[in-house]
Amino acid sequence: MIDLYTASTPNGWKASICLEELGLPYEVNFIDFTKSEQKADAYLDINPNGRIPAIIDRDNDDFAVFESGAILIYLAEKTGQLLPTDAKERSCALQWLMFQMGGIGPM
Ligand SMILES: N[C@@H](CCC(=O)N[C@@H](CS)C(=O)NCC(=O)O)C(=O)O
Repeated sequence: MIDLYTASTPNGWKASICLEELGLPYEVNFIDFTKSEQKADAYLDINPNGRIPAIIDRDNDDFAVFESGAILIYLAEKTGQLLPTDAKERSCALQWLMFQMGGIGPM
C-alpha cells in the first residue's frame, strides 16, 4: 500500500495519475494548504521541503519519497513499468521528465 500526501494541484495530479496508470493500491491523505499542513513538523519528516506531493511505501519499510519527479521514477522502478530498460529509450523518457520538472513545472 502507498500513502499519498497530496492536494488538488498539478504536481499532486502527477503522482495520482502515475498511481492510477500503474494500478497500485494507495490511500490519499489530503494536505490542507489553508491550514499550512504541508509545513507541520510531522509532514516535514516525510517531505523536508514542505510541499506536496509525497508518498510513503508501506510495503518497503515505510520508505518516504518527495519531489514529484522522484516519485514518478520510484513508482516506475518499483513496478517495472513506464520507464524503459534500454539505455537510450530510458534516457529519452528521463529527458522529457527533467524537461517537465525544470522547464514546465515551475512555470
Ligand atoms: N518540485 C516540487 C514542487 C512541489 C510544489 O511546488 N508543490 C506545491 C503545490 S503544486 C505546494 O506544495 N505548495 C505549497 C507550498 O509551497 O507551501 C515537486 O515537483 O514535487
